Amino acid sequence: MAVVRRNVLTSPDSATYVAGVLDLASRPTTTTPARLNSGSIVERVPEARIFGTSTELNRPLSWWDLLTWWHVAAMHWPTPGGGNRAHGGPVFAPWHRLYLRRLEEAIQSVTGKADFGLPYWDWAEDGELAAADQLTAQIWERVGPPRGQITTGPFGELRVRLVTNPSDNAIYVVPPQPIHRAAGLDSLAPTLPTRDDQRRTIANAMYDRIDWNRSTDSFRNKLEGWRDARNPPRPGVWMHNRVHVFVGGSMGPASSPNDPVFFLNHCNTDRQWEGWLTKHGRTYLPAPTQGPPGHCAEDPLLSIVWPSMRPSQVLDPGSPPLDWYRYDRLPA
Ligand SMILES: [Cu+2]
Repeated sequence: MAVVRRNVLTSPDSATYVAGVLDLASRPTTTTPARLNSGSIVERVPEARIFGTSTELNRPLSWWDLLTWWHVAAMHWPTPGGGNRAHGGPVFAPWHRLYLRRLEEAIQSVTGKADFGLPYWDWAEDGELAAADQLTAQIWERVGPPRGQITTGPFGELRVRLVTNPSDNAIYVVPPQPIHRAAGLDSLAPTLPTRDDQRRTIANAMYDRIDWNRSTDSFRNKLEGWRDARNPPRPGVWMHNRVHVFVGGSMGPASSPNDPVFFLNHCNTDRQWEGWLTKHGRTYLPAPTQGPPGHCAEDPLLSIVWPSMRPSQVLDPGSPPLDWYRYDRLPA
């Protein structure tokens, strides 16, 4: 039975989201960074290697840390054209759909709430507010303060161990530390995307196109946010990317899933894709072998311990055989 994903400001599942995240972050796996370093993914993707002291390398990771490393591994696996196994190409939408669904299932499992649906952050709504008001919007009551170390609010207890070091872009295992944010402080993204950005993005009927990269004029590239949805495109960061940069801090680098806001942002991005699929038809490009490896319709989505799927299999989440979820409201 498909669950319903609702706006985080009003969803009855928002409290379960907090409880689920905190549970996963305090629940140890049997996997250590040292074990991941000697596994097949790091053999194939050396940039996903985790650095740290031998004490830290040999302490088991939490489930929350392991989810973060899944994203790190996908992001550090380059594909031709400048993208990777989860970004910078058509696989962006289906890879994150699988990633979010595996988190949704994990939260259902640890909280015992089989009807839990991930909440989304309708950031285009907040993007209509004046810049100063975006920093006092209701979202911050749900996720904690927009700036500084997050030691208060619903996620004040959250501690993470896998962090990207900005100086060498590598991933390190560290003693447990809180996440941090710097909302609105990056001049690249002083404000959130707007409803107009969202409308223009979803209006683009072409899912993606050759060269399947960060410069194509396509729905996926505008949704991910490498290209402005206006014509001619203005330079800058837009839509999904802009939300990462706007929130800043832990939301910036490859370890960005450390911040629970990551999943609220991506749930909204998935909702926008679902709006597009409803409007333009449940199709995906590129066809097998017609695009970069890892991005084609029948290429397995990179996964670690969770079962993988192919892009062609995740195009209709609300109906059998998936029957995963639907959204209470789709953007037009
Ligand atoms: Cu993202």
